[in-house]
Amino acid sequence: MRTRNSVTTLSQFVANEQAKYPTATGNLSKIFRDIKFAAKLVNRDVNKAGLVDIIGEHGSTNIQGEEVKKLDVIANNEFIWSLSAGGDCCAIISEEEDYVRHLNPDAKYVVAMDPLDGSSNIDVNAAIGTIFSIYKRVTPVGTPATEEDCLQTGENQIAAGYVIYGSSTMLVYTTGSGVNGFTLDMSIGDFCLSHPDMKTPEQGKIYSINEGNFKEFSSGIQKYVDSCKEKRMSARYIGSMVADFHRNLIKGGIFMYPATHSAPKGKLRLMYECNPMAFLTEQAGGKATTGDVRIMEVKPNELHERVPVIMGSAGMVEECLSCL
Ligand code: AHM
Ligand code: MG
Repeated sequence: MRTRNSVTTLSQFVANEQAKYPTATGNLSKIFRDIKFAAKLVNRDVNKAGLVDIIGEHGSTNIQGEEVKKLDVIANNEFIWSLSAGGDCCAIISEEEDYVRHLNPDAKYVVAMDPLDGSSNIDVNAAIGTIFSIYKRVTPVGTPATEEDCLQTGENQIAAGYVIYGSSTMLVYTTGSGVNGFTLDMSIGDFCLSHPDMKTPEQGKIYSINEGNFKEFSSGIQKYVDSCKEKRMSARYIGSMVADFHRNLIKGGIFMYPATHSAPKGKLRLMYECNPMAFLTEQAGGKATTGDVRIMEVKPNELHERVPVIMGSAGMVEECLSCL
């Protein structure tokens, strides 16, 4: 049984972090407050899936031609509503929105997010997640955010994280000084520090890739996947990036969504899937690459740009690169 003294809530943790920077204005902490609130709303709705009519298709497709699920739309609305109401965000890039959504021009932060990633898993009760990434705008406060603010390289991220709606709900984030994980304690309705200073093992035994695409992979990726089998590694692939990533982060492993012959840029999106996960990976001691360059060095050209991704335990990523 935890005592009050042994609990650090997410808000307390963020406030303690803010206190380390005497010039901090508190705006970033307020964004965390808004993300936390939206995550609780999404958590509530995800848990109701099946009881009320929120699973299944929304009946539309997004700009990337993918079926939109009802819960995708609900989660998107909840995050946008919370971040708009908070007033500390000047623009949002969302997987569910074709264009940049402009919010308060007097605010200094841009948020990129995938409000509900892995949504094809909603209908079957597998873990899904929210991914977010936060940038400081580069143009002056008081003007509408521009492309320059929204298409920054991952190296400019000032914070990134995800929420996993799984056997428990967790929020994991970094601001560039390590990775910390907080579990939602439903009895008090708050996220509490449960995984301080997360580090991913240097080597792991798990490889995660959609092997159904094997024939479409480059010979280098095929060679690496074969080597994983020769070493009797465990193949684990949920098809929900947050869930696959979270497991590998804790246990050690490699997650790959490489280029295929028919999708030379892979499937996953740079701004709100690959960059935030790359930032977390590096902060946890791992590596994240496209196969050619560090993910966080890729200069984005468009909001919904895709990049191939190989990330996870440093030793495994190195080994994969040596096969390419
Ligand atoms: P989504 O954003 O439409 O949910 O798609 C992203 C998801 C990732 O969570 C997952 O890693 C990947 O798609 C799985 O794709 P595939 O089914 O092609 O293996
Ligand atoms: Mg997604």
